[in-house]
Amino acid sequence: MSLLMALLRVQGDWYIFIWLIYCKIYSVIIWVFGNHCRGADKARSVITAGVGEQSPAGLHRVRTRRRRSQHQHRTKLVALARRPSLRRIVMAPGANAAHAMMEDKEKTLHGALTTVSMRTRRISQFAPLLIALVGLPARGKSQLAHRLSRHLNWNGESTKVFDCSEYRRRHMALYGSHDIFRADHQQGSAIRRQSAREAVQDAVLWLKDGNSVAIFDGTNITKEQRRELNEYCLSDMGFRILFIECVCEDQDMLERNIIEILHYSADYKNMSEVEAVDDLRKKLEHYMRQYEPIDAGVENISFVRVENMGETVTAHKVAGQKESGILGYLSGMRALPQTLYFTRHGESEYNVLGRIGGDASLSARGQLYARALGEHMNALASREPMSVWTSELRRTKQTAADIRAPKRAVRALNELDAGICEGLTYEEMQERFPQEFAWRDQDKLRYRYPWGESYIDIMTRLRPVLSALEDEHNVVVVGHQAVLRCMLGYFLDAKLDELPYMNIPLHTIVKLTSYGYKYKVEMIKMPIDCVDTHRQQPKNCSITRSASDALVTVPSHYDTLPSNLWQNAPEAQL
Ligand SMILES: *[C@@H]1O[C@H](CO)[C@@H](O)[C@H](O)[C@H]1NC(C)=O
Ligand SMILES: *[C@@H]1O[C@H](CO)[C@@H](O)[C@H](O)[C@H]1NC(C)=O
Ligand SMILES: *[C@@H]1O[C@H](CO)[C@@H](O)[C@H](O)[C@H]1NC(C)=O
Ligand SMILES: CC(=O)N[C@H]1CO[C@H](CO)[C@@H](O)[C@@H]1O
Repeated sequence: MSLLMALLRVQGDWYIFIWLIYCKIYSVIIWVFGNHCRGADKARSVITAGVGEQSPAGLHRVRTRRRRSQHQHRTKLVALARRPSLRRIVMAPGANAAHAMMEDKEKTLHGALTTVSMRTRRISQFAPLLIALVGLPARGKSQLAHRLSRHLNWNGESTKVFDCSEYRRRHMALYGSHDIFRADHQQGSAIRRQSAREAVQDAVLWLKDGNSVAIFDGTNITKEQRRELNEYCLSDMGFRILFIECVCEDQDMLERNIIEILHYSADYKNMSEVEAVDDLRKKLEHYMRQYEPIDAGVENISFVRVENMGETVTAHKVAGQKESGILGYLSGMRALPQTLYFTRHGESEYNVLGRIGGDASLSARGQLYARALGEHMNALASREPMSVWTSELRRTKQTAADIRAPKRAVRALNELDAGICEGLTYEEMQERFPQEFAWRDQDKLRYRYPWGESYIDIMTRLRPVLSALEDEHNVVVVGHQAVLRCMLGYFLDAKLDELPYMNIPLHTIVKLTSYGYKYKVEMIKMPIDCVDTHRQQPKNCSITRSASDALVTVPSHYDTLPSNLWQNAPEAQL
């Protein structure tokens, strides 16, 4: 009593003491309820078994309240509360001590479960993922690996492909012949085993470095190899693992793949065509003798089987965010040779004036380009059906007007929104928003205009367009500078930081042709003059720089629209 009086006398801090008393009572209640709950319901402790050390006291509190709700619902809650972020919310103040106590109890309680299932169950949704490809040569494994890698990288999952055959080539300066792929070839199989091991080790290092996906591009054809790899990943490393088996029964597709291998594989660089074909055929035979397709009934692994490059996709025991995303991507995939055309709109009136953004019409020279583009494309379209994608802005629609093919205006192709700087010249930007201008030069990729967008924003909105475009053939994309930088960057595997400085001039058609898993670029320049809109990063990006330092790389432009633009009087240019 006297203690309480003493407390009350310290008037300023009385509420702190009441809070402390409240917390103590709270933790006692939780401790009691937690115990009661576990004793009462065995099924629940089974649910928590995998949670192990993560099971928070607050979780039990939630479950007690929901005791009479459906079992399914409860499982979902458990799964949710396992996430650390949620745990913090669910936990009551002062519950920490109770939590630690219960953790110890759970550990002893569930120690009886086998270690394997404990380990596998505990692997988090967010653990790194190893993807192992399975299948015979020429089934499109490498192509799938690299496309998937490009897709995942673009979606923010750092991904790398580890190609077994590259490791093998390092061990053998020269490719001798198919003999090394025989099962009974001692030296050959030793080398193959060694290179597979090295590739796996490098993939593991990559994942341990904090990257999120590694794609192991080997054949891994036997059950035993897969079981080993599965065990190693789950139990020893604590990674998630997904096998992707590539099957190809379509003879045309197979032939195309084989021709591509003969053309592009480093193994066959020096061989004559006849020799190479014969060698590859024998190599395939060796592999076929050893190949054991994945059998869902016998093998206990999660896998996706991709038949004929995405024609049929079956999944077995696939769970997790990354995995479902990959499954979605694979099931939408087509793998036909493709040609794509990209072009910026013709020179617009704003280009002439050096203004950014806006929705201006084409200049006179821009209209000439639209006509030239129409002629060029119509010649191609007469041979093969073609379609045209434009943005919703006037200048791309006008540019595409002369092409005789179905057209679609896609909002996601609209130019980067410059927010408060829409319609300004760089000079005006420097005058009105010198700080914004400098910040943009410091990190053009991530800089977002106030009320506008950044390159990263465009990359995000382009995702569905890019996925769609990967499955198209003979499409002309009439777009804008920033949008095309991102799109071409995607197909050409450009480094993200280089994207905003890629040079894509006006009045130029960029033709992409697929070969293997890469793309060949061709720039077709139309002989029609135009201004240059490419501004390089200036040396001085500090916010205290002078106006001349800021404007040193601004390309020249006109101050007013000249009336005789199509005559290209050079002296009119600044
Ligand atoms: C393959 O070509 C390289 C040069 O490109 C040459 O040095 C090498 O000897 C050739 N190998 C065979 C087996 O012809
Ligand atoms: C398959 O693996 C899971 C864990 O990944 C395990 O719980 C299950 O018992 C295994 N099944 C068989 C038939 O081995
Ligand atoms: C940029 O300009 C500012 C102000 O003129 C100057 O103090 C600074 O040293 C310059 N920085 C570089 C990297 O040239
Ligand atoms: C041919 C091949 O790539 N085999 C590998 C599959 O994975 C296992 C497990 O790591 C390797 O040991 C094999 O060499």
